[in-house]
Amino acid sequence: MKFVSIIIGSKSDYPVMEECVKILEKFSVMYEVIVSSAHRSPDRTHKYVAEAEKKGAQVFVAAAGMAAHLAGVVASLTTKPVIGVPMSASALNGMDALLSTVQMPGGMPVATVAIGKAGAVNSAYLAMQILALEDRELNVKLQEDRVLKAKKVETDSISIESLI
Ligand code: RP5
Repeated sequence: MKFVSIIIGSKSDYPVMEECVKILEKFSVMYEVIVSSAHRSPDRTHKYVAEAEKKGAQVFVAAAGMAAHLAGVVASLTTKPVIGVPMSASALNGMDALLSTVQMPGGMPVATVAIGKAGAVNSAYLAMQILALEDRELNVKLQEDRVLKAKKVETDSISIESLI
């Protein structure tokens, strides 16, 4: 079973990461979500990544805030693609998590997306684009989605233009 594995550093990250889940569900992509922390539960994180890979995880999404090492730790445990989502969880508004997630040393990539909701949404799209490399049906759905997005820009423009 091929699926997207979503690991969140804390239950408090879920309201934002639910945006990722909603999109995967909309496209009928299999996923699982667990809470596991690089700092608070390192053993659980290590065990889970190994098990998830055996079960068929094709891509990992790791979301964490503050000194966010989760995505980097996951990247150290697998050669599957890892997408890091920096959470805004402190007085630094996610800049701490962004830098912690994006600044990986050479040879250990984490594909880091935007802080917060846009990042959660893009983590789902990027995960699906990776799966779509070997899934023609999903690729077609992603292309159709782009067409709808472009059409929405046009209809939004018409509605604004009509106000002026
Ligand atoms: C990180 O610390 C989590 O990913 C979360 O974004 C942040 C705060 O966690 P809680 O104190 O809310 O559990 O590890």
